[in-house]
Amino acid sequence: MSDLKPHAVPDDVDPDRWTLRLTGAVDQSLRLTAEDLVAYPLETAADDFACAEGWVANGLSWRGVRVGRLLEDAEPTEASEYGLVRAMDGEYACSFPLDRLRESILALELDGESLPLEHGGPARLVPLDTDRDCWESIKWVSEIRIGETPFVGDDTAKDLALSRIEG
Ligand SMILES: Nc1nc2c(c(=O)[nH]1)N[C@H]1C(S)=C(S)[C@@H](COP(=O)(O)O)O[C@H]1N2
Ligand SMILES: [Mo]
Repeated sequence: MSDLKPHAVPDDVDPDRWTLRLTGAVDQSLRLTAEDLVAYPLETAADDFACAEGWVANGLSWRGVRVGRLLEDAEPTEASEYGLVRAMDGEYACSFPLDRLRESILALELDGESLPLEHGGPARLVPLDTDRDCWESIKWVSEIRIGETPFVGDDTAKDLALSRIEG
């Protein structure tokens, strides 16, 4: 399997009640099941994943749906510029410029197998640009909320991730 670090799965992560919601400033709010997601065109992306704590997982292969493809169906409003990606582990969430989010992959598989729960299954956001940070690779994604203005107070991921390193 991969060199991703095995982290404990928080108690509030429950794959049995998992769905993905696309909400907020969209014309079509969506609630998708894992079955709905695999019906979308899937792409494979090679990746070396580096965490700010100092470890690297080389040679990963993610497979999933381009977020932009999901947004084609959700139809963000003309003025939308941001997306807040929320997860099943409580307040963990990260805000993205919408264009960056569109280019990210919502991974359903890792190295040819269903994405294991401990690495973020059923679905993990994988930004692929060179500026990404480890805390932006959101495990257990449960909601993508689109907004016309920045999600200031909700953008917790960086602080939560960095507090773990310092603490
Ligand atoms: N929902 C959620 N996603 C998350 C985190 C988290 O705590 N919650 N931690 C992030 C950080 S800092 C890292 S390095 C990776 C770790 O991925 P891994 O557990 O698969 O090694 O997940 C990222 N995604
Ligand atoms: Mo990290």
